Amino acid sequence: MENKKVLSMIQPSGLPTLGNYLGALKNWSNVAAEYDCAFAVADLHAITVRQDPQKFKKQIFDMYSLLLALGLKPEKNIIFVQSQVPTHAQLAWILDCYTQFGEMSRMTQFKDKSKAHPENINVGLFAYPALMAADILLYQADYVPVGADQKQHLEITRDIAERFNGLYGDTFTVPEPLIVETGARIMSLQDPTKKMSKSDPNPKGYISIFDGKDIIAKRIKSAVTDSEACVRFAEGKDGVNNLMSIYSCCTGKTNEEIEAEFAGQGYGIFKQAVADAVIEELGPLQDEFARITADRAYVEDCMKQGADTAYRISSRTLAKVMKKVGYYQFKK
Ligand code: ATP
Ligand code: LTN
Repeated sequence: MENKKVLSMIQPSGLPTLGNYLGALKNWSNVAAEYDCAFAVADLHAITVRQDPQKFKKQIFDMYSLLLALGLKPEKNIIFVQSQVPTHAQLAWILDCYTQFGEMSRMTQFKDKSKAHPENINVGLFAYPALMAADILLYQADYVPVGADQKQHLEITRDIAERFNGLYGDTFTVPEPLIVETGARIMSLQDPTKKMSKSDPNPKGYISIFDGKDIIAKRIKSAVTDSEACVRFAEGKDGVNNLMSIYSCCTGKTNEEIEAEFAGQGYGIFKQAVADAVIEELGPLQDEFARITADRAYVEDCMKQGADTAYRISSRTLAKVMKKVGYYQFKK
């Protein structure tokens, strides 16, 4: 039997955070060991928010290089940049015409992002989930690893696929979410009731994957905690809970083990240990990233090869869809 297929993507919309890493990216290499995978940089999605052209180009290159630095193997997985594979925009347009205005209007990300950028509520932002559906359905993915924030987009993808299959007969695999283990939702260091986000205007709230040792230590030291001075996981202790989650994700220790380790000690010692664990976690990744980005030709080679393979595979699905809709195709 064929292996199950997995696809996931990440937007190159800024510096990836420790939250992106512990909540999503770190898990991708585990998934890659088990399934046939495609991973991509979702740069078409990223222009739903205005990007500075020079910075954007670098962010795309860096995000792609980061995927390689995670240990994802271009000879085993398909690793590509979305805008370099034209089938995505083509299928997205077709799927737009099989998606209702009403169902799209219920997407909470659209509502949140319209509020955050009232000056640029563009049609692309609204149609974003149909492009994401195209990304997934083109590769007939069985599973899509996503964070909880993307679950609604996956549900609409399933609805679109089932609708199309219902009208034209089996065309698309209906994908299932692969939700990342619990405990991986990392919160802002300054307001631990909000998720850590790369678009947080206060840089003290997040740690970027590329931050150096000193910055990491500084950010963790100034993280919000409470006045109890006791390291335990409990309701109302959001700041400490968050630091414990970070420590747990980096070391693999359980909350009970962490509580025992720091029993009778203050937050100073605990924070130092969390900072050391994060530095140890990110250090090798940063070294690998530096090594890979130094060889631009290698990165571009991987990009080209990834785009070719992605185009070849996705073209089969697109041709099938166009035939079913009734587009005029030449006999071979
Ligand atoms: P933005 O801040 O620009 O809205 P983001 O930081 O939320 O972006 P995305 O690019 O939308 O990041 O998300 C990439 C992946 O990282 C998604 O799978 C998402 O679920 C996951 N993710 C994002 N933030 C966190 C977080 N704080 N904790 C755990 N996972 C996260
Ligand atoms: N919307 C996602 C990125 C994304 C994606 C996808 C994820 C674009 N296309 C396909 C999974 C599958 C995000 O912002 N995290």
